[in-house]
Amino acid sequence: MKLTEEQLASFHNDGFVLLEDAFSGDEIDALCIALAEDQRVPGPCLITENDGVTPRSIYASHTRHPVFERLVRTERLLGPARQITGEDLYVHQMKINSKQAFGGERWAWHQDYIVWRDADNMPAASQVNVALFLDDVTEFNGPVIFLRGSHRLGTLERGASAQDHGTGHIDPDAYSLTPAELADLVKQHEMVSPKGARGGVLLFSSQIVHGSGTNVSPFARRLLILTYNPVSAAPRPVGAPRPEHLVGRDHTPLEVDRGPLDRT
Ligand code: HL5
Ligand code: SIN
Ligand code: MN
Repeated sequence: MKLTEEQLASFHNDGFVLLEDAFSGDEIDALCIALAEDQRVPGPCLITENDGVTPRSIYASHTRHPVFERLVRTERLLGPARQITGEDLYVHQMKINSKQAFGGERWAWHQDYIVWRDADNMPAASQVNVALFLDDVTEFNGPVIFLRGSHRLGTLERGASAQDHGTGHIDPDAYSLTPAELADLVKQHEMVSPKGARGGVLLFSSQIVHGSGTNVSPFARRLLILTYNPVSAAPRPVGAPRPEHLVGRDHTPLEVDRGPLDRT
């Protein structure tokens, strides 16, 4: 799968591009079975909603399950990300945000790169995020909303509170834009929420402003987000690095895999 000139231009101008039908139903089934297994194991990789039990995010499933290991190397994701960056890539982070039916919570408005810059000393904002729809994404189940073209604004600096991160997962709440900033930004950058069937892929810049609402629908919205980083932009931690499930330490360039994900 190769991005057309038009798709590349969309990524550069809008900060995102949607690729429909990238994975088969059987492949998505295989990923969902592996996810259900992975979520059963409590530990630092599993982040819950405020009730302390409902899964909100799980990190680094590609280090525990072969189907996710194949996913991060698949040409269908790695190919477009390489085309966009023109560089050798490795996995900086992989997470699955399991926004549950009837109550999966919101994700505050934020940019990703500033978090990785502050927490991990990531030197450049050249990451490509690849979001894979594990469920149909509709207007009802809390789609990601982007401010179109906002990645071109660069890093929107936060106040001193932005330094208050711990050593674990950082919820975008800690880096959220203020209502006044948002109200101002939408004058130039329209809100858009790409939607589509399970198996679709949404590529987006680590500099684009994004967020998402609560899921009040009876349908889950499981979204896998894989962040590729150029080998040349690997973090240079000054103190103790954050754990490996949040900040990938294997900077070996990924080699493409051309097979289906659900092979045995
Ligand atoms: N939760 C991520 C981390 O690295 C940061 C957020 O959407 C990505 C901003 O801890
Ligand atoms: C994120 O920005 O990482 C979360 C977006 C979402 O899952 O809606
Ligand atoms: Mn984000």
